[in-house]
Amino acid sequence: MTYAMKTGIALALTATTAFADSHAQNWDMPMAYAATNYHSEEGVAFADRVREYTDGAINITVHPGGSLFGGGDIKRAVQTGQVPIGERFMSAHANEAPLLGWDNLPFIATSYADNAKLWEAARDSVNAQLADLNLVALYTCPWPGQGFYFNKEVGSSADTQGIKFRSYNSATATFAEELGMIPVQIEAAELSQALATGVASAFISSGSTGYDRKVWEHLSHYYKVNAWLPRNYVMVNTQVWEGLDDETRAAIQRAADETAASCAAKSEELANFYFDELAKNGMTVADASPEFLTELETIGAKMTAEWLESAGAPGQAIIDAYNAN
Ligand code: PCA
Repeated sequence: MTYAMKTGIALALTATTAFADSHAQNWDMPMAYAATNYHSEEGVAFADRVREYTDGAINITVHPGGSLFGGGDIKRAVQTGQVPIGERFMSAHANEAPLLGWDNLPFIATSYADNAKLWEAARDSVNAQLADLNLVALYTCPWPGQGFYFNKEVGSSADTQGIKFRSYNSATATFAEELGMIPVQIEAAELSQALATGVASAFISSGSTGYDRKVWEHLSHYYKVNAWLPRNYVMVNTQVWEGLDDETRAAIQRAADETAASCAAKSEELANFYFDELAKNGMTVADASPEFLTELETIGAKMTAEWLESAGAPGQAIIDAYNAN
């Protein structure tokens, strides 16, 4: 029997037996990023809290690094009930639901405090969007600010023409194209291999992913552009969520709220550590040149305008609510 069949049956049982009968439910939780990354470690802390607050009724096993489902397959696995819960990079879903690109708007919210404010402004419409996808978000957690990795010094777009660029969603592919680069979408879990084989030789990300993937083995420069702080989210299948009693849902939500706070704090705490590690391992870690930054800001404004067009009125409402606070 395949894994999907087994979990399908498990979920069917879940639906008919409800939580009150005291049978513990075992939930597999695929996560996309490295086991040692703080997102995954916080996922394990979340699982521990859930176990504690539900008195063992919900027993979550974390599968990090795309080991159970690859990053690109996790949302579908949760939507279709192959697994009850999972974690993924939210804006990777913006191609399907543009609103979910709310956290990829260049130079709009570039501090942790502003990113939290933007999430507050976006939360209700993001949750409504996720409900349409048969998903309930339990918590989100920011990555540190996004900057560019290259294998040479880059002072402007004159230096980026024709470079193969690893993108992680459609917005970063657009960014790359505007800089004359050739985007190819690759999961973080496959990044080292892509750099080693020359499938890509540049990408945008935080210091965190460069550190996890030891990219100093292949690349030489990191420019701390701090373009945006994108988020991962832990999502649960709507039927699974609705199949729980109120008390269990409240216990899980308490665990999720606590994890949201601890994960954001961890991200902020580690941001400079990652830069130090990149530098210690021989990379040049620098600010982008004023010329490059001006180009990036121009592209960024265009990307925000395009996002507002595709996300429509709810997108504009997020920006308006953010600016009003
Ligand atoms: N790391 C993830 C997403 C954002 C980040 O900082 C990645 O590169 O896939």
